[in-house]
Amino acid sequence: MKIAPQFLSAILTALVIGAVCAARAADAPAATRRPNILWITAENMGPDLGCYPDSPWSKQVRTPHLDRLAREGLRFRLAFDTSPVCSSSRSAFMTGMYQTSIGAHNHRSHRHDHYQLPIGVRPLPQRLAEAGYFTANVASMGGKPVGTGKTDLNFEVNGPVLNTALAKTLKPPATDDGIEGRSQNTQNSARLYHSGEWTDLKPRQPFFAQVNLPTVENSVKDWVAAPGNPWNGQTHPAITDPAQITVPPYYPDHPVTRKHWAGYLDSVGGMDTRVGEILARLEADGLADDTVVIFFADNGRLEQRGLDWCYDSGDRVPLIVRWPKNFPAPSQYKAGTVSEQLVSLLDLTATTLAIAEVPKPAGMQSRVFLGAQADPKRSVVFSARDRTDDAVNRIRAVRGPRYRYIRNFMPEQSFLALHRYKEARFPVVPLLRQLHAEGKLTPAQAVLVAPRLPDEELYDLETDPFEIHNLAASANPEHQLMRKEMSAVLAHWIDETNDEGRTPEPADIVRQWTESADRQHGTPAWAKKAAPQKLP
Ligand SMILES: [Ca+2]
Repeated sequence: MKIAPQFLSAILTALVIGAVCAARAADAPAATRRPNILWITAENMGPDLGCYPDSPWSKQVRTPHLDRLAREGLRFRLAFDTSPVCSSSRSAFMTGMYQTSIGAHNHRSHRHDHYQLPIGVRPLPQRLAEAGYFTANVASMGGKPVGTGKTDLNFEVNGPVLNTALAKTLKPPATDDGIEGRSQNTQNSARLYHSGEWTDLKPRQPFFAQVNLPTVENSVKDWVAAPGNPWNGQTHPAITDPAQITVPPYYPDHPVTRKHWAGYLDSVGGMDTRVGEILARLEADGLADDTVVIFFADNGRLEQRGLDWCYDSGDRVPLIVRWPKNFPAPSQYKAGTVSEQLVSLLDLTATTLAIAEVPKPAGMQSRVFLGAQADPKRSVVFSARDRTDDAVNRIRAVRGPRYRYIRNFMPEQSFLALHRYKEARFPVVPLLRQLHAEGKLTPAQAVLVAPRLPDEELYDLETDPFEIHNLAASANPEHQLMRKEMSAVLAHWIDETNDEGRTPEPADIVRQWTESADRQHGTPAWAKKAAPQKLP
């Protein structure tokens, strides 16, 4: 790993400060009482909740529990991930460092090579554990499955085992279970969390608990049908009428699209039911008045142009914070209001540390957005996409309050370049190919089947919320000024944060992911025809 000298100095300072803080926590427990912190993390969804009126689907989805949480809490309208895919996004908000700065930018990389974080960079639960917090990745609530227990981090967690029972289930450290390294999730969990059981929380306050919800994920429907599955019987009802939903203009208005989208909205509704159960239990256990609740999604919407793509559809997420009655609220917090502040999920890390009264380590890129230690507000947020499964790409984006600028570093990797998971799981993909062949796509839809991505994209979210009018070549001087400024800001960010995506991943690793995707999802006929000799 190459690290710029000034960056190395910052992370070494962070290491020293981290060690000092750890020593202090061990020697002298905090004099003041500190709140519990509960992260409820949804999967793969945009801010498509009843309480987000600017979502085109806010009236087509049923989310009474999160709508209530928003009424009782502070809702952030402009919250964004740092990557539109699970593991890269999670690697960032679990460390407070951009995934591109710590070598965690390629999706599900480093599952079997014992890759370690740069010196001084450490996962959030470890820092909280050292500060005296009980940490949990809640998978069950009195025996009932409630969370996935997912960590999905693109690095190996180093440090003492916190959950010895879980550690006993581990394979020997030398076991290599291939690029997908499924045992690493368990191994990391044992070093990050004391427990996975909700009922352990009450006697072990203050706690930092995460509940990683299984929805929204289209594979959930397959899971629940599987015999012996812990989620069996916890399906969400199909209540959305496909005829009544809004179809994004970049997709064909077709029964296939409508059915898939209705399924997504049903998943959001099912997720909301589960959130309701968690919040009711928090209340029933007498913990609600002592617990800061933070609800968010790990990355944007589960749709072909959402997940993996640096548009609002892939990057914009819901974020709601509810402050507990027994602790004085931060000055930025007013219950039942909406914040227009630009927030990156990256900022959850330092903000959570601040809530726990742990100072932000020097060099951490995360910014505190609540409390007396709040950092300056962001004027823009950044997101990055690199290899996802077998689909190699490199996209970088910067989003301000109004405009989004995108730079496609591999424009030849077109929107419908082979990505086996998407081909198999997103029925709109084969539909786009079919309707394109039949000459039935509108101009906005035809963009998705173009053989090449634009080098640059610029969208005005105020006038174009679906981001279908690329203004990068607009004759309007204001647009050109915006393009130049945002392009420069992005170039500076790439340099300043030492974007490791500038170095391609080894071809051998990509080949292994290609083979793995072929085994899991198969290769579509068109791709086999295009490259009959070898897997593309
Ligand atoms: Ca996800």
